[in-house]
Amino acid sequence: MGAVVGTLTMQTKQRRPSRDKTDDELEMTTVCHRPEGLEQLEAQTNFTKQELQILYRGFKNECPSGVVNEETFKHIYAQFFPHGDASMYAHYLFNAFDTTNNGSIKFKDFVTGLSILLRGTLREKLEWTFHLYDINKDGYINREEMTEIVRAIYDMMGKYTYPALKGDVPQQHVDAFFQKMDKNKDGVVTLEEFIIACQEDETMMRSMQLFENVM
Ligand SMILES: [Ca+2]
Ligand SMILES: [Ca+2]
Repeated sequence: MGAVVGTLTMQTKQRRPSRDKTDDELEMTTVCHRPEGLEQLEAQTNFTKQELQILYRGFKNECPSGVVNEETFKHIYAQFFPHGDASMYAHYLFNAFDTTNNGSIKFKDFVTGLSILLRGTLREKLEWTFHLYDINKDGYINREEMTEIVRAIYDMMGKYTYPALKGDVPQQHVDAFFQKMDKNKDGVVTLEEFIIACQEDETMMRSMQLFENVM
């Protein structure tokens, strides 16, 4: 997601370097969903007011309506992974950001997620990631959900990153992850099992593409 922030920031700088006030005012009146007060967001996230303003301008450039839908999200993600197919991963990621589950991400949802991913505690990051993996949101990660996410990551990274990929490699990864994570061998991974396993094994976190690499 650092990449997304980078792009947002870059585009803020590149586009419309000298917008006049009238333009801004006009734009504000056409916004469907205004952001929460920046002071409130500053209190709720780990960003400063100035950072939030930069992020908001970038967000508005990319999504003038003030909300991101899944299609836009996939489009943005595809630009970062030109050698693979990022659409499935972007789909799951979108659902994790879309905390109200209504098919759109408001600025508040976006910066709240970003704040956790970039500046949250390790536990907060792991909780967020658990939520991403828990596709049906029942509080457990089952083997099918883990298979789906790992496959989506492989698809996204594409042949450029894994030139020797064989079709059954994701399942081997999934089985290895799952055995390590499902401590009590009951067939599902709970949040606590997930957090313990990730903290035990940094390699696992890296190979699952958590955080910096994919986000
Ligand atoms: Ca689940
Ligand atoms: Ca278990």
